[in-house]
Amino acid sequence: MMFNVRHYERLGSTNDEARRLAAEGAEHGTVVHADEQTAGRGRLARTWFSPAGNLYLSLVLRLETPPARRQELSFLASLAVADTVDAMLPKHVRAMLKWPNDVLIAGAKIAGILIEQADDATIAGIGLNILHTPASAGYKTTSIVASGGLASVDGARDILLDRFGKRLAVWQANGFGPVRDAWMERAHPIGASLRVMVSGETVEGAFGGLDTDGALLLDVPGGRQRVVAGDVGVV
Ligand code: BT5
Repeated sequence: MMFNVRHYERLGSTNDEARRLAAEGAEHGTVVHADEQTAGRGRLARTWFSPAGNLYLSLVLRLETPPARRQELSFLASLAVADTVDAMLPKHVRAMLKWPNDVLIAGAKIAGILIEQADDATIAGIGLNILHTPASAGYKTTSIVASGGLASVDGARDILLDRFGKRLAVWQANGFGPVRDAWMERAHPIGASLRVMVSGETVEGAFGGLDTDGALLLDVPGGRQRVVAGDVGVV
């Protein structure tokens, strides 16, 4: 897949600039890359710590799949980020995935993914900590350098785009099945205990796998619950 990278020194949010470009007709594969963000966003209006020295980019994707399947992209993006992290870190370190879109190194969050729909385009925003981590995020965070890798933002970008393109091609050709299998292979094992926020309430249960659409299957005392990605957080 061909990427057309547009580089900026500073933006509010790369997702917002990607939306703006998409509205102007930017083509599939347009990439917005900023050295730093002044208003980086997480999910649910949370802030993404975005000083210069980390990777911040957003891809404009024009896909034929129905909007209902777009959340599958957050699993695909998580995998591409995990591939990138593995390529940049010593061999014995391996990124682990946690539902719905966390990429962890030894339990610490190293990246964030924000998939948004902008009319007929999908925006895939990815932040990957290379040099810096926030002082306090409420949980452990890490970076490539803190995990024993070399500081190279452009190197990380090139690897990430390559891996994203490859994972996207598999998804387009074969659907969510192979993405789901690859995600499960890197995630918490079946039966792992998870705490998930559903509509403001914390639900505890055992990981029962990913449903065919990416929903979390959570085994709770009353039976099996389906938790849909997007509007919940893992505590
Ligand atoms: C995410 O949200 O993890 C999605 C973050 C997406 C950021 C990218 S950067 C490029 C593109 N442009 C944007 O404006 N956004 C995207 P969420 O799961 O809601 O996690 C947000 C929480 O992570 C915050 O509330 C903090 O606790 C923590 N956090 C903030 N900055 C962080 C960082 N740099 N590294 C690790 N954790 C961070």
